[in-house]
Amino acid sequence: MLDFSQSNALFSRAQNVIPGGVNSPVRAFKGVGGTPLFFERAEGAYLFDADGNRFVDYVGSWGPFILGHGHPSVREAIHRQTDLATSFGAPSRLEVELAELLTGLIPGLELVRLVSSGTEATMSAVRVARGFTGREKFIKFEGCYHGHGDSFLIKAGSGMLTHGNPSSPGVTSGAAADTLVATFNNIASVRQLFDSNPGEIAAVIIEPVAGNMGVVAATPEFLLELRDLCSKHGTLLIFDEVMSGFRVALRGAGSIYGITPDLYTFGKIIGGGLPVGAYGGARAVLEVVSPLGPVYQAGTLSGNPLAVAAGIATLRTLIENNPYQQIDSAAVTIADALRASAGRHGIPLQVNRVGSMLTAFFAAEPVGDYASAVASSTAQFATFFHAMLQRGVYLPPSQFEAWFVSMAHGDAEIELTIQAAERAMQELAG
Ligand code: KE4
Repeated sequence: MLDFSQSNALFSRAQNVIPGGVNSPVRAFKGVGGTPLFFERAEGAYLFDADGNRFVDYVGSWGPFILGHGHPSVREAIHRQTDLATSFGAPSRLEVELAELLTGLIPGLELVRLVSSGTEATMSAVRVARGFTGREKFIKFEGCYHGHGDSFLIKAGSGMLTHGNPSSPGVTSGAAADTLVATFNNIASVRQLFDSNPGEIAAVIIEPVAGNMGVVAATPEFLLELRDLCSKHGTLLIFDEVMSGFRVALRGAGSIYGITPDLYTFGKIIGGGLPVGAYGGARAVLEVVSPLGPVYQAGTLSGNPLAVAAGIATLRTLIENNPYQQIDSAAVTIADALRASAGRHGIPLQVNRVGSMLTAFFAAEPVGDYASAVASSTAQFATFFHAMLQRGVYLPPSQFEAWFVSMAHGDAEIELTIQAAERAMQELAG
């Protein structure tokens, strides 16, 4: 067994001063049991914990590190900018460059506002939709997670699912009343909400490739019908691409489906591991945003040059290297190996993959929505998680999260993962 004594000691200290000992709930290992690891260093595809153990990392800080940890272009950009300035609280050249990169890559993104997290981006996007339409209600989907803004914490995914409380106390009935919840990949459930709230729905927000109930892709037919329904009802369609943006394709999930939303939200990869979020879309819609229009949104560190420099370096490296075929095929290799191992050992397993994000659901039936996702065996996942951890592979500590493959996951890392999975499945089979 690996030695985790330093992590255990740090976790005891952390619990004295931080709620649950963590700064974000999903890190607490509640979904898999045991004590969270405390990490000290990262390089490429690897994490190194406080006890000096090395792990192939499939969390990638929940998505930002598509290039792997410490990519030279990003590290150099951060070092250079640190010596100049980290923040002005005033405009800088770099935020114009990042905005130009984003609007140049993403279909229909004409104006974009930088913020400091995905949560800020999604909160702001819904506020803009409400300000633009003059309507108050919006539709989200069961199992999708859009950050911890009050109105999203209803039947949400990610850590909410992991902890078995998909709706959070502290969200007022007023906030909840304006949040309508539909079923992912079920257009009838959306149509029903439009019919029962005529002329009242400002927006529909969706993860076109959901990652927060585990990876579940919207079907093309469903997204197309969703686009049509929104257009028909004068409702703004918001693609929350905080996770899928620049992950499943350079131009985002929308480009794979050939569907352009009215608004986008981004995060994770566009900060290259530092805090950056963004929201934007059609010029006419974004012109309601202050100081152009009356819809207010602000942020002390929005567009700060240090985080933006990391984001620009990440996007430029993605554009220059175009690693998508490489990382997607690495993810295919892993997915195929997981299915083969599970098959050999009689373990019910569904592996959903889009691009280089994937989830292994310990489920007998295909997973296409929230209900089928939560039918998975979290107990089997927990056993698998620890069996992989002991063999040097760090997976997201929850059945309801995405695994991320990076440009730094080479043949050695893939082979180590496949061997570990074979032995973990053997262990599961008993
Ligand atoms: P942040 O506020 O965490 O930067 O972004 C919120 C968010 C918005 N939209 C989507 C689609 C997201 O996936 C997220 C955040 N994702 C989770 C991982 N499932 C962040 C990890 C965490 O909460 O600790």
